[in-house]
Amino acid sequence: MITCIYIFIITIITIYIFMIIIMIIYFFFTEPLRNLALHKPANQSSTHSDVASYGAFRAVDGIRQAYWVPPYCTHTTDEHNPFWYVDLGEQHEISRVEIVNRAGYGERLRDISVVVAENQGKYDQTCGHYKGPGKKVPMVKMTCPERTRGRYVKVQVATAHKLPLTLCEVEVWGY
Ligand SMILES: [Ca+2]
Repeated sequence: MITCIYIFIITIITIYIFMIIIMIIYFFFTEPLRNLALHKPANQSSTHSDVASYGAFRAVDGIRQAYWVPPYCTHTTDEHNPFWYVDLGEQHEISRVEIVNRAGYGERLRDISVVVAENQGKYDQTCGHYKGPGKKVPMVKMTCPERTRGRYVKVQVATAHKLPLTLCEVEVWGY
């Protein structure tokens, strides 16, 4: 009986030590995902009116508010194939991209691609597509293929419709 209790205690201690080792490995040897786009320089193909209200930075201001007033979202003019992009500042591994769509006129978000480039202008990696329309979709999440790596992340509209591109927040999760 004493031997059984002894073995039980040793087993519990071993499991406990094993879990601690796993936690140490996780916290010190894996890089946590973070929103790489937050407050990074952003640009877009055009701006609806004043930059302070509708500029590209509104998609990386950290405010995920999807309602239009007060302005927390970007807004291009009505144009063919509008786009928006962010400069992450350096090369990163990119895991996923989350887009907060505008509440009201959400259907304007359609037929978009999220593409990634190591060098500006050379968007040769695709994170994902969203066909839309995003009428009742508050958020679009795209999981990028493994080994997606780059500095620039672009949201590109491919639809033939002449529409503005509005993005309330774009989060680029990676490390
Ligand atoms: Ca925002």
